Amino acid sequence: MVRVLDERGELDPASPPAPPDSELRYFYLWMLTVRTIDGRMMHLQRQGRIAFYGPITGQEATVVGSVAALGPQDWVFPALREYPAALMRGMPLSHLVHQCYGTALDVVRGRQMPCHYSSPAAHYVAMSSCIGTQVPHAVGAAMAARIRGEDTVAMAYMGDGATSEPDVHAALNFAGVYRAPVVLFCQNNGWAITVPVERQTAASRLVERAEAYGMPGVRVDGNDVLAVHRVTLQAVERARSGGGPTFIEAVTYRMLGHTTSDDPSRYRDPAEVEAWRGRDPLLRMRRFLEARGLWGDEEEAALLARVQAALNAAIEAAEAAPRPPLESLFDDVYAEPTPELERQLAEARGAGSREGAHG
Ligand SMILES: Cc1ncc(C[n+]2csc(CCOP(=O)(O)OP(=O)(O)O)c2C)c(N)n1
Ligand SMILES: [Mg+2]
Repeated sequence: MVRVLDERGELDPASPPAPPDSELRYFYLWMLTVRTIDGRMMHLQRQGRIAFYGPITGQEATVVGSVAALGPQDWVFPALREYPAALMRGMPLSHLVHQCYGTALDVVRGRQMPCHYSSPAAHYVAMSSCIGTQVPHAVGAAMAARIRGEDTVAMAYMGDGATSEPDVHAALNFAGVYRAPVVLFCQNNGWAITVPVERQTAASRLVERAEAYGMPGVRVDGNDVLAVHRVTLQAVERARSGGGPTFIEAVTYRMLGHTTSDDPSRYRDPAEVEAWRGRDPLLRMRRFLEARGLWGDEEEAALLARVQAALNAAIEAAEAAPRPPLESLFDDVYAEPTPELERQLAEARGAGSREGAHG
């Protein structure tokens, strides 16, 4: 398993030099930002202000390190736990909050469950709730880029559970045969809701599948942002230069429930969670930065205050924003509404006004 920083935050003496200081701070800044957003969104859900939330707490290094390896022209095909990609690539925080509230200002007009963010400007495709479907989409996008002569790389994220899906098999096989410019990035967080990774496959490691698909595979410590960044950079460069796909297995841990609809204490051993708490990716990076004089309590407090203030403003705006109009439910399906849709619209208007009359 590739590792650069150990759990005490010390650099492996055998590893190549660390990235420049500005990049090191950038990684930590994003990891802390994401942890703060997650905490706040979980509270909003518990207070009944948003309907649902899927946290990524514990997996910050995996996402931040890998996203930072992409260029602006590349495309991200996420699963549930990669929203930092959208933010790091320019999606405003307010979009994230409007999406979770499903307001009229949400770019997907309140039609998706919370956490299904979408940002064309950030080249971030909305996740699909159907596990694994984004992987063939990413491979297809990568093939399209190659046919057009572009140097775009597609990044497909998937969980450990997704690797058991037929769609993922088809995508990996196709990518291997056609040497698609894609990075196949698996966040092995140990669990697929209630199913531990040991029951997901009889293979000892997910990365072993890479060989069967005829592509290089790398297993990396997913809680080590420097190692994740390094291996992903190599995979992106390989894809961009015509070397074909790479499968990356990043070993990390889902510290919280699958989503706010889940109670992991019913099926997980608390000792396992505690052991992973000691491998916290933020703690490791913070120790490393502190030892180099690049971060301290003052910077930490200033960043937390900034992120909370941005969250306050975004939440206030989302709570004051109107809901999408009822009619918008019928838009964007056909250029001209069909008689059946017209009938449904009239019926919905009637139901809407009855609801209004009775509160
Ligand atoms: C095709 C399909 N089957 C089952 C589900 C229900 N489901 C939602 S998330 C999930 C587990 C996903 O686990 P993993 O791929 O490891 O991702 P993680 O949630 O751990 O990030 C399942 C089974 C689904 N959404 N789609
Ligand atoms: Mg998983």
